[in-house]
Amino acid sequence: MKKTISVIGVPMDLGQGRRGVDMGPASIRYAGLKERVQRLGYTVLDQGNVHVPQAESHEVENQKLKYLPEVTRVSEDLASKVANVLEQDHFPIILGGDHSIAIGSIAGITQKYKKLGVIWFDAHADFNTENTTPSGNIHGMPLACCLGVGHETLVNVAGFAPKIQPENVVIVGARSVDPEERNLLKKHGIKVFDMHEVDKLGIHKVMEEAIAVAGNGTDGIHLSLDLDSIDPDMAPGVGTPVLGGITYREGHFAMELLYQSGKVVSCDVVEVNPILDEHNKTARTAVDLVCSLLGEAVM
Ligand code: NNH
Ligand code: MN
Ligand code: MN
Ligand code: MN
Repeated sequence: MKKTISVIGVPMDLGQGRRGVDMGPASIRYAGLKERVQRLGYTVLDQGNVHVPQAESHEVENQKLKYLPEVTRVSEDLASKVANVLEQDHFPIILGGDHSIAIGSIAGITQKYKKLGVIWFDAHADFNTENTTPSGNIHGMPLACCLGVGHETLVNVAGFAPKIQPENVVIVGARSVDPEERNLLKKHGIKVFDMHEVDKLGIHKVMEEAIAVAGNGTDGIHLSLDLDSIDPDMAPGVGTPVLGGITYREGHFAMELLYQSGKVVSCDVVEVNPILDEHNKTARTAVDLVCSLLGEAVM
């Protein structure tokens, strides 16, 4: 029996500065996520969206941690929803929204998978804190938060910290890392396969090593898939596109290897912004990648 998949939408746009990423869950659903995944033989339950407050109804209180109280509340809510579907032994697919939602998703997942490996697919490292952020945007901070690095309310979502250990975390696809963020990554010993590494080693070797790191002694791997990891030609609809990304085939091959590892227990699909997109191309790329992650292309 294939696992039941639970889809949870998080129309979050408070973690970054561009409007429209709150329509990410709708655009990914519109691209046919449920139908496509059902065709692979899974049962798919759409759990609807977590409530996210409207940006215009709230003031930014802290320029270094924009919308901190609102992002914290959504994270707490998402963490309990994710923990709940995992209790029913479902595979959660969490649809962003901006990448700040990973604070809540990983807080939920680690209530079941106490020793979780994380593969962070991203053009960025998302390892800033309020002391290093160039933008004050919380979507640049979630990976650090999960490791217990950052503002205490974000770090302690769901009442415990840290959620994950640096030796089981790996970033793939990075090509835009802030100077002080780079120092923090080094300090915490995070393995980063940047695009230079992907070019040099090839995506096959990179993924083998990534799976080895995230899978070493853990009871599951979480994939946090930021669509800006993919080259803007296949994923133009993101708030911070960066040239020179993962190609369509590299992305799919990576997902296929993750499927074959049999270790992936959950995933986030984030930063899809249909306002910035070309005819929903980025959401369609996202659905294609999720289908590869779930075994579509492997015989
Ligand atoms: N590093 C920048 C910041 O912290 C940009 C982060 N943008 C992202 N992250 N899209 O994935 O503001
Ligand atoms: Mn909104
Ligand atoms: Mn990100
Ligand atoms: Mn990114």
